[in-house]
Amino acid sequence: MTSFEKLNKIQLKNNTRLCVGLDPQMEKLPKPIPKNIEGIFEFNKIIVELTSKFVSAYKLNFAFYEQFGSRGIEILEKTLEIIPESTITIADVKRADIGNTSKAYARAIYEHFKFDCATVNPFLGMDSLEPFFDYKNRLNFVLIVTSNAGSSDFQKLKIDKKYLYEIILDKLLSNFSVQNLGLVVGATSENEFQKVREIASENFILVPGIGAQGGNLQNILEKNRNQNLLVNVGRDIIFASQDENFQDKIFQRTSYYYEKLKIF
Ligand code: OMP
Repeated sequence: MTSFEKLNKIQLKNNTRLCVGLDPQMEKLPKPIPKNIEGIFEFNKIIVELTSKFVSAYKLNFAFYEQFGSRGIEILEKTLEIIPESTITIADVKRADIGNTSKAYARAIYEHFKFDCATVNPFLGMDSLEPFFDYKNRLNFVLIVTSNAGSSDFQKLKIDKKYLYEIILDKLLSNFSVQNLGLVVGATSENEFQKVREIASENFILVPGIGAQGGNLQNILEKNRNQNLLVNVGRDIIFASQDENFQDKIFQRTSYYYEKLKIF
């Protein structure tokens, strides 16, 4: 089964487009959890146990693990082991390099860690992405319009009559299949989301920027019109509370997004 098919299947099974971002921060761990590396795993385990029936994917941003060196990577690997087999895992690495190096990056993500999907950065060009797309059964989410303010610096520059992100999108769509190509568009760029959605009608779009970054979920859903979508929520769910009752709060926040992101 390809990652695209697996994502469709789990979205229908769990009836949700929700993806939870497993981006733990030691200093923000709730009071009952020790603020150490073991605490991070304990925290991830609680989140997965509380949320797994209400999500279709988990996205693990490597930065939050790599900052602790090899012990952080160990926690990342242990976390992957407790994620249900049927749920999609996304390596948020935003990678790509010259072809030869990209091959090693792709091998790490897809063969060593065995993720279903990865986020990749198109800045180095098509040959830097190809090693990821050579894994025909995996789904690569390419950054198109990011959720940060700096997305205007380059991505929204106009070249002749098109924005740079549109030029990148056209090139990607004409080279890669719907099964292989996912797109990242931040919820903070609603108009761009609408444009991308119109052009790429069948591809999965991964939307970060909801919750802590202030994106408007309702507006994105209206513009999406039931097409393939995965909405990531990180801090607004996992750090819903730092108090003793944090599990209840995480569950409440997950339920809130679950209701909004139901497919039928
Ligand atoms: P929260 O802001 O806590 O919900 O987390 C957002 C997550 O999505 C982080 O892991 C970010 O690195 C990631 N992200 C963005 O916030 N904006 C983007 O444009 C792209 C990503 C991403 O590729 O996932």
